[in-house]
Amino acid sequence: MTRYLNVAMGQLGPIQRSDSRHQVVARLCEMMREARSLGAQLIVFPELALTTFFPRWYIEDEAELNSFFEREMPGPETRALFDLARELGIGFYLGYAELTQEQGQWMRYNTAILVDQGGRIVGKYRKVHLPGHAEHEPWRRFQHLEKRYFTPGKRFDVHQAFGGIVGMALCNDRRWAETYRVMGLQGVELVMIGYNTPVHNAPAPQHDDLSLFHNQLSMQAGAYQNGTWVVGVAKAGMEEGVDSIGGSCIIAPSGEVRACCITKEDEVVVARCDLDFCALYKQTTFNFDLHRHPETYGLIVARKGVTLAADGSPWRD
Ligand code: CDT
Repeated sequence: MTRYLNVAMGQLGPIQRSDSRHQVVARLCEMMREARSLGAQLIVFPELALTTFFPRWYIEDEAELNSFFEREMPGPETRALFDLARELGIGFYLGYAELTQEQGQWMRYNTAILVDQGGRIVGKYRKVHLPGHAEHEPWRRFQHLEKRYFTPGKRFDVHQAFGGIVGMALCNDRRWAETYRVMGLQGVELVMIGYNTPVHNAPAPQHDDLSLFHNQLSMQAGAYQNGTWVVGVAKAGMEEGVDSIGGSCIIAPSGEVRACCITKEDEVVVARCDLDFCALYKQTTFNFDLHRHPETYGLIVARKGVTLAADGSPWRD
């Protein structure tokens, strides 16, 4: 029997700083209901989907910064999402800022969870590739302080859920081939990626006009080269004076765009994803067992950055 999974994108329009958790959760619940009425079994929400994208601000006050974080999941304001998921029989992926204690120390992560159709958390992912900068850089029109506010995650796990093998990533992760390949090597069939991508990239404004292109290019390459479905979902539009791209889309293992959002507002779009379609790529062009040469790829884990000799020529170990 073919393994079909009906997946919804729950794209969010902007969330302003004054919007309460209660208001945001109500929007998410409304999209969950719409997704279920359209036959979805799973809805993917964006990165940091409960608040405005606060890394755009340099925040010195700890209490103020912590107000953007969740100390428990579900918590008092987010429990409604879990209850509704259980009532409707729909799973969800949700990005949020996580504040947690490890060995008596407070830690902050940019996190996503996967919740099954019974309202149970079946997977947690902490963002590995944190973009931006760690110090206040007033020359920028707005900050991108993910390196200051979050600790990087350590793993790209996959989970057996929703009838297949599924994985999670967050925003900047989607630009890195390693993200998909590490999950591809675990047999991933569906990768969910929430994102917040400002149109303007301060260190490279030449990229601004290409931001939607780069979004799709990265996810299409990841899908095709690993024979997996990829679901990328934006928080889009003008948030606190900063415009972010939309362009949420579901990409097939062929690399083709199967469905996409067309607004920069709250929008639900559903696509039927045939998980067995992955095999057409995983067993042919991208049959890793047959065609990969890991003995030649050592540098990928041995080196972090480009290494050159003093005269600029390639460095040979
Ligand atoms: N949220 C996130 O990771 N955004 C980055 C913005 C560009 S880097 C400053 C992204 O890769 O889309």
